[in-house]
Amino acid sequence: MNQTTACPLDCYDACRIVVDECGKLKGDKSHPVTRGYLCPNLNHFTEQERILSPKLRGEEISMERAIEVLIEALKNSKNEDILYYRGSGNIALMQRVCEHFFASIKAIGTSGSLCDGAGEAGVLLGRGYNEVLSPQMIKESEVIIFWGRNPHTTHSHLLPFLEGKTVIVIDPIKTAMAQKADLHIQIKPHCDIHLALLLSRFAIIEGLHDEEFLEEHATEYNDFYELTQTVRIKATLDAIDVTLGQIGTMLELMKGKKSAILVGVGVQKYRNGADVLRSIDGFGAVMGLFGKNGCGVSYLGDSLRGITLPFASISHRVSKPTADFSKYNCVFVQGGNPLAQMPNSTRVKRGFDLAGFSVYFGLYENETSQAADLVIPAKTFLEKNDFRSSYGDYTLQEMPQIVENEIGISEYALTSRLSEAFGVELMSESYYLDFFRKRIDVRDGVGYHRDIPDVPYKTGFSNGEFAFADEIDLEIDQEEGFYLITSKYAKGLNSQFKRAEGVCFHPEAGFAEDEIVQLASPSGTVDMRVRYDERLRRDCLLIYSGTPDVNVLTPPHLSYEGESAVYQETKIKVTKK
Ligand SMILES: Nc1nc2c(c(=O)[nH]1)N[C@H]1C(S)=C(S)[C@@H](COP(=O)(O)OP(=O)(O)OC[C@H]3O[C@@H](n4cnc5c(=O)[nH]c(N)nc54)[C@H](O)[C@@H]3O)O[C@H]1N2
Ligand SMILES: Nc1nc2c(c(=O)[nH]1)N[C@H]1C(S)=C(S)[C@@H](COP(=O)(O)OP(=O)(O)OC[C@H]3O[C@@H](n4cnc5c(=O)[nH]c(N)nc54)[C@H](O)[C@@H]3O)O[C@H]1N2
Ligand code: SF4
Ligand SMILES: [Mo]
Repeated sequence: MNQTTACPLDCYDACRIVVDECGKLKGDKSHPVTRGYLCPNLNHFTEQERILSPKLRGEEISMERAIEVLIEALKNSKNEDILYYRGSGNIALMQRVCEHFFASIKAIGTSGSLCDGAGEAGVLLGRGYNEVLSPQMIKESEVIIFWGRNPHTTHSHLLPFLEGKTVIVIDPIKTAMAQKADLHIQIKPHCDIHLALLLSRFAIIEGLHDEEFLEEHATEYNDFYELTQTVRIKATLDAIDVTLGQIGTMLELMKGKKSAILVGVGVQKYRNGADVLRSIDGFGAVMGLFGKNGCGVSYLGDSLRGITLPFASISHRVSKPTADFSKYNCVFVQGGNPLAQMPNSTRVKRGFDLAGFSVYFGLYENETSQAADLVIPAKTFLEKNDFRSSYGDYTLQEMPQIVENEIGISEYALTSRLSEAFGVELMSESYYLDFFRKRIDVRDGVGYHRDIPDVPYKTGFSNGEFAFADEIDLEIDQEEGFYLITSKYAKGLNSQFKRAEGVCFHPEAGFAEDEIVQLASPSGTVDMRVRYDERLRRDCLLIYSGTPDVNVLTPPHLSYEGESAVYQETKIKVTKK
C-alpha cells in the first residue's frame, strides 16, 4: 500500500511524498503545490551513502556503547561546559526534542542564525511579525519580483504558479529566472538598499504611491520620503550599476498591478542585512502592497509560526555564527555540518579540535563527522515519526514512520535514553505526536497550521503601523577585490548530497578556465580551480554553498541585527598561481 509523508529538507517547498510498496519516493499528484514531482535532492535520497554504525575516534562501536560514552562525557562536564548545536539538515518538528534534554540539564545553546536572521530582524522591525505569501497566494499576483532569490534552484515548485505573469529579477547573477524575465536589474552586490530607496523616491515623485494605505498603516512615510531624498541620484545609480531607465521600467511594469516581491537570503548576507529587508519592505509599503490579495513582500517565513513547542527551551545561548567550540568540554552537534557551513571555518575547525569531547549526530559523513570524537548515526525521515512545517507556506504535515530497520537512532529515542540517565522528565513519543497532530487543520486533503491569514497583514501590523527605517548607512563598499557571492547549488542542499567545487568567474574577468587561483580574504586563503560562468558580473566571483573550504574566506562577524552570519561581507583578492 502507498503511504504518504513529507520532505524534511531545508527548503521553501515542503513536498508531499508518496512512498510506494517498493519503497520508491514519488511526488504526490494530488497535492496542490508538489503536483507529482520532487527535486533531484529527494529523488536520489535513498541512494545516499549514510553512516551505518556509531564510531568512537574512528572505531566502530555498538549503539549501546555509543550512548554509554555520551552519557559519561555529559556527566563529566559541568552544565555550562556543554554546548548543544543544532543545524538545519532536517527541519521537522520532533528534531527539537533533543533540545528538551539539553535545556533540562541547563546546557548552553545557540541563538541567531547562519541563514535568514539578519533579514528576519529587518522584517520584524518594520512589520512586527513575519508572514509569507504561499504559492497559492502568489498565483493571484500579476507581477512577481524576485529580489535576491533564485527559484529555479531553491523553490522549484513555485515555477508553475508563475505562468503568464510579468517577472522582474534583481540579482547580480543572470539566473535562469533572470534570463526569462521581463526586466533583469543586474545590480552590483550589496547595493539593494540604494535601489529600494530610489524606487520609493521615484514612486512618490510619479504619484504611484498608495496614499490611502500610507495614511492608514504607515503614517511616517513623509519622513521616509525625506530619507530617500538624501540619496544622490546620479552618483548612486553609477555606483550601484543601475540606470534611471531600469527604475522607470520597473515602476511602469508595477503600475496598477497586483505585485509580489519575493525576497531571498541573497540580499542580506551582510552586516546591515536587516536594513536591506527594511528598505525593501519600505518600498513595499510605499506601493501599498501589504494586506491586499496577490500583493506583498515575502521573505523566508518562520517555520514555527503559530506553534508553541511542547519542549523545554534552552535559556543560556551564544551566537551561532561565532560560537567558539574550544570553550566547551562537550560539544553536541545535531543535524548540521558547522565545520563546513559556519563562517570563518579555519577558526571553527581549530575550536572543534580543542573542545574536550565532540559528538556528531547525523546521517552523512562530512567535515564535522570526520573531526568528532563520537559519531552517532541518525534515522532518516522515513524511519521515524515527525511533522513538517515550512518557511515558504502555511502547511503542517505529518510524517509517519514508514521503514523499519536497525540503522541509527531517532532524535526521540536518543533523548529518551539521555533523559532516563539524567532523571529528566520526558513525555511519551505519542504525547508529542498528538500535540503536533492537534495543530493541523486539514483542508482539501492538505494539512495547514490553524489560524492562517487569507491575506497576510490584512488587519494591519502588530506594531500598530508599519515602521519605516529612519536612519540608514548609505556608504558603498570601495574596497578592492571581487565581490563574493555564495549562494545555493542546484544539485545539493548546503553540504548535503552533491557538493560543488571550484570558483566561478565571468570569462572576461581575467582568468583562464581550469587554472588554479589563490583566493584571499582577511579570514583566510584557499586555492580553487576556475570555472567559467557567463551569468556573472565581471566584478563578482561565485562559490556555491557546500563547496569545500568556501567558508575559509567568510568573515567571523555578526549582522548588526539578528545575530546572523554575514557570508558576503568581504571582498576577495585573487592571484594566479
Ligand atoms: N537546491 C537547493 N535548494 C535550497 C538550498 C540548497 O542548498 N540547494 N538551500 C536552502 C536554504 S538553507 C535556503 S536558506 C534557501 C535560500 O534560497 P535563496 O534565497 O534563493 O538563496 P541563495 O541561493 O543564497 O540566494 C539567492 C540569490 O541571491 C543573489 N544575490 C547574492 N547577493 C546578492 C545581493 O547583494 N543583492 C541581490 N539583489 N541579490 C544577491 C544570488 O545571486 C542568488 O541568485 O534555499 C533552500 N533551498
Ligand atoms: N558559504 C556559505 N555558507 C553557508 C550558506 C551559504 O549560502 N554560503 N548558507 C547558510 C545557510 S542558509 C544554512 S541554512 C546553513 C546550513 O548548514 P547546516 O545546517 O550545517 O546544514 P547541512 O550542510 O545541510 O548539513 C546537515 C547535516 O544534517 C544531517 N542530517 C540530515 N537529516 C538528519 C536527521 O534527520 N537527523 C539528524 N540528526 N541529522 C540529519 C546530515 O548528516 C547533514 O550532513 O549553511 C549556511 N552556510
Ligand atoms: S523541492 Fe524541497 S521539499 Fe521538495 S523534495 Fe526537494 S528538497 Fe524536498
Ligand atoms: Mo538556510
